[in-house]
Amino acid sequence: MLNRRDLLKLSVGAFGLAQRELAAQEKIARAVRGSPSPKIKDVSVIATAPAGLRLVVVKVTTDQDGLYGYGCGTFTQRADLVVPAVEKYLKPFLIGKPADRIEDIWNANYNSSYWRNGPVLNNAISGVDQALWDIKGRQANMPVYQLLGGKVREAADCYGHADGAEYHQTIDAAKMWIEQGFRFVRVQVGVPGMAGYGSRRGDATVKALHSGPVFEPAVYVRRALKLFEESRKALGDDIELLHDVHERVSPIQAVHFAKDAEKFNLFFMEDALSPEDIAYFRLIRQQCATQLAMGELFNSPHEWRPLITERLIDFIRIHVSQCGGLSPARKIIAFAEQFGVRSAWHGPGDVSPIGHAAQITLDVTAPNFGVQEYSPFNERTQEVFQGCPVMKEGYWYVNEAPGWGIEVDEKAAAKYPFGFGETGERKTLNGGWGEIRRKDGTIIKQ
Ligand code: GCO
Ligand code: MG
Repeated sequence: MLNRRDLLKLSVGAFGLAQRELAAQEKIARAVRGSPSPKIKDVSVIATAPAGLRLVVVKVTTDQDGLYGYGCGTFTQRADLVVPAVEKYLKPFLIGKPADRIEDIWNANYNSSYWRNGPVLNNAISGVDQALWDIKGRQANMPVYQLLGGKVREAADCYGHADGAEYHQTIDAAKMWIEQGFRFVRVQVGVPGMAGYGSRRGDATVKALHSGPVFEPAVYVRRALKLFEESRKALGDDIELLHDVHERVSPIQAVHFAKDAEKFNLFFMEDALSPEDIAYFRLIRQQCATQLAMGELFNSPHEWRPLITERLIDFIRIHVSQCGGLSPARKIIAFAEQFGVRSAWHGPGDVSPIGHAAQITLDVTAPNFGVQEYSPFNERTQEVFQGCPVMKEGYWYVNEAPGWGIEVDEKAAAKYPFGFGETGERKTLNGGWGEIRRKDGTIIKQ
């Protein structure tokens, strides 16, 4: 028979066991649940231009000490409009919300303006979205790529920009990238006296019915085809060549151009058409197999869905913050995988290092990766953004630290405010673009 002492010992033992059990369960619950759900305490904007391009970074601060995150919302031509979209509209809407409900917050932000899918609002939403992923990575003490299922490749294979006023200058620039170990190079050449895209105009002048910058598509197309010929001769067939038409030709010219460029086996021809003319991709597809990339100007699913489902492009090239951030971008690339379309996220200088970290994260986690556009970070940019992704021999590596692994030095950021490094028209237009016209004065898409 158990005497009272034994019973007491048993119950104390049982109580002890219960205590330990409870503590163990609480530990598991906490591990499963992660730390308590952080609430959004503040949403602020870091507006900086260390490389002379206006960058918008959103900082979301939580009610847990030291737990905050950064996100990119850079629309450089209208950066000053993204700032109040965040401060005046998203901040009051988000304060107090649970920061770990990323998908829910994305949809709440997206629907909160009723009218949606525009470049300004999508960038504002993206800044918050990427910041919430940063917070979740910091909370989980792991890089964001681990939250997306881990790496399917070690790093992102990138392309560098080679350009010049003349063919030999572009080819020399291409050789520089190849010497650094790059396997992909984008080649652009100037059109004498004209405002070509991604290249220098040289010192020739052209007669026009106006005194502003001039561009004539037919001249450009001939120069570009010659560039491809000269580049293949000088660089060989192994190097992957890319070219950005930047929607500078008429739709039917794009059909001709893609056909005539087929023999040069470009890795891709980008933005041969503007978003308004994407129906012409069907004609290009019927005429040739030049690989096509499109997307940096896209804001809405209505733009990219038909091109992907009808396999009218080979590479989707969205500007991640322009579609609303990491949350929509990872869905786009998963969707594209079903149709054999690969990624080539838009990665020029008007994406902040946070935005670059987000797209490299997509590059190393999505099976259907194509190539990544590379933009080097200058010293000032690295002063402001500590922990930038690292480039080695043409491969861009994500940071292995939690979240995006980047800390923003806000004091340094303030040293390079909007307007820093801007001159002439760019300064007058607050980072916006001026106009380019045909000889007869017709405005062109830039
Ligand atoms: C690219 C783009 C850029 C854009 C720029 C707009 O392919 O990198 O076309 O050069 O023109 O990002 O601000
Ligand atoms: Mg482009």
